[in-house]
Amino acid sequence: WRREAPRPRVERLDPRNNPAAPSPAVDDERVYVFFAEFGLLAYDFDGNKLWDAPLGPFDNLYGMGASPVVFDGKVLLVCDQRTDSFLIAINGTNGQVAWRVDRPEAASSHATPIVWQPNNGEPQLIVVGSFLLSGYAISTGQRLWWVRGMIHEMKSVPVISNGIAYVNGYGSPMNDPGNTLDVGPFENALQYDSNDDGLLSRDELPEGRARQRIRMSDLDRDGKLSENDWNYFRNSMAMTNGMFAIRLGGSGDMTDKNFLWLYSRAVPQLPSPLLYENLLYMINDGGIVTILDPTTGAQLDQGRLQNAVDSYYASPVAGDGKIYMVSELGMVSVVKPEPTLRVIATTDLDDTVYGTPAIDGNRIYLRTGTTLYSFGLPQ
Ligand SMILES: [Ca+2]
Ligand SMILES: [Ca+2]
Repeated sequence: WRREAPRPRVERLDPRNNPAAPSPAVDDERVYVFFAEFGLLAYDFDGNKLWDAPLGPFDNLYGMGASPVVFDGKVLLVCDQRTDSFLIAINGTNGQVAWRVDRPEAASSHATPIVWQPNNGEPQLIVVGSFLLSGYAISTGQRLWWVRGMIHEMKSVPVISNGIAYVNGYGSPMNDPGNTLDVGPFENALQYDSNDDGLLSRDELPEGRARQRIRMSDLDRDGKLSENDWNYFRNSMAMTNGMFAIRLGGSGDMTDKNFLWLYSRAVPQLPSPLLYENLLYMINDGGIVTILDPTTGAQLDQGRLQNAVDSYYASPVAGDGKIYMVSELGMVSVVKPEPTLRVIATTDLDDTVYGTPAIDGNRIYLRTGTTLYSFGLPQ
């Protein structure tokens, strides 16, 4: 079946994004889909619409990207945007809001959250966004603890294993080690406020990062940097690109206790990491594969995929003792899960791929720009 969703408005999108970028979520009874230009919709498995929950409009520099997650009867959706970011839980049976919490620190992030079940205690939603990784109680929406140090735009889904989250964040080359800096407080920057209106316009700012990045930093889009805009800019210049390993849990600000390690070379902007057979893999947008020791963050190997040198948007997946990496132009590399990068097969799908493959049972599903493929052994 096929159903058309309402599209009451058209929102700004980066050309690499599209209005149907968020993936659907399913439970035993329903499928939930989020379209930023409408909101959430729920269907039964016969395609009958059960409810809808209009949300937005949204304002995100690149458009919305986070997918809904369903757990324990609630549809959980991170709606981070330039201003008024929030996290919402909607009752899967009837579409009513169970709870909604503001995320004032978050701007322009796109990361789908992940559920974490601690050994002791209630399930939490682990949300990565601007500057913070946070744990929320799924039952109430209360933010229980957080760790500082994330960059300003988080896009990747964390991977969780043994109470540790591995998550990569990449802002721009200005966030590479050695390039970060403290641009100082707003009160110092006000020396450039030549018309004394308490705001910094593009023309007032000297040549440099503040002027170059005003389109990103001007969160409320009035063409000038307020103190709030400046603080976002200041924080975004101070943070370091990296793969972060963070212990989960605790209460309040856990930055000092929970931050385990940071690895900062060839970090992906978009593809999420993969933890498989006790090795941590990442592939960056430029096609550089890095294999890390998840315990220490030590680099075990780094290199490009022979026969598939390309850009990468899809995240790596693994099953049956193999890792699958799919490039933007549809080159599929099958990699052995070993500390040294070794490709055992390459296939060309001859079409664009931006979506992460899905594995279910003995099948792997791959979606290209035109075609949905299912691969597996004959039954
Ligand atoms: Ca001014
Ligand atoms: Ca502004």
